[in-house]
Amino acid sequence: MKNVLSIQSHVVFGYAGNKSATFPMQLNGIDVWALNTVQFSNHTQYGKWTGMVIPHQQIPEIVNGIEAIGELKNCDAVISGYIGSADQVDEIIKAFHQVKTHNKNALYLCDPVMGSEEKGCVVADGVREKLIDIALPHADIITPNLFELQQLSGLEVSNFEQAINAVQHLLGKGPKMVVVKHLGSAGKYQGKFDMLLGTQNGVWLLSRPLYPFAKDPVGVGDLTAGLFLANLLNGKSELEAFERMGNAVNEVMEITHKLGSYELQLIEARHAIMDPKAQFTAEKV
Ligand code: PXL
Repeated sequence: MKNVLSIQSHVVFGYAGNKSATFPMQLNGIDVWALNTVQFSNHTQYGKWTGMVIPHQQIPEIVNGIEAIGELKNCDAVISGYIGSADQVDEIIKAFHQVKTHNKNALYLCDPVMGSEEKGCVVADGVREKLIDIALPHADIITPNLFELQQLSGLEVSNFEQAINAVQHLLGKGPKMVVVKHLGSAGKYQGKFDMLLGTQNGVWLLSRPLYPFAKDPVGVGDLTAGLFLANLLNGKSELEAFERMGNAVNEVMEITHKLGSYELQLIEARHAIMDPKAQFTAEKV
């Protein structure tokens, strides 16, 4: 059994952060140690929510507790996503290094959640800067969308060629793998949902249908990052993990759209998450 320490948001209603990533990773056979950065009533794209950002001291407190029972050596990866405060970023990096003292092979997947082209930066003050300065150099895998790719690389990305260039730029900053979870307007195929995988071995594009949602569901990136990591931990190659994740997320979106829901329908899509159809394959670019 592989174990992932997942440091993300918790929403009581609906699906984002750990609520979006935990169950799909579990369905893929991964034991998830969910450590919550916030506890909110619902995700923030509703425009209003209740709840709190968890004090940053909770992160070392919880990790020390797991260390004290001798279990930190069994942590195979740390994943971080939506972060509630800039201080939490420092604590996440410290937690990863603490894990590494017990398991030197542990991976860090940083999903650098900041916002999007349409929404701009939606995270708390200072989180964006800390993700760029501290998290990026320590991450083994980073999963930006188009907005985050530009923020992390410091490069303008307004077309497909510039996106590939920015991915290669990030591969020179520490991460061994870059997954662009949504290329948006810099995609190769208009009217499709395009994603990139970048590794030392090259760059691949996976293009899947873009469903015409009235309002795009939140938590898709969290699902994407979680499933990519779960597949890697299950021994899939980088390319296999990318394709299997892309196919699973596509079926989740298809089912969510068919049901007319604004919230991801992870429970309805459970069989597809466990065993996605191999519909789309990646092309080398
Ligand atoms: O999917 C990103 C995300 C995660 N968690 C919370 C959010 C969002 C996006 O808005 O509000 C709480």
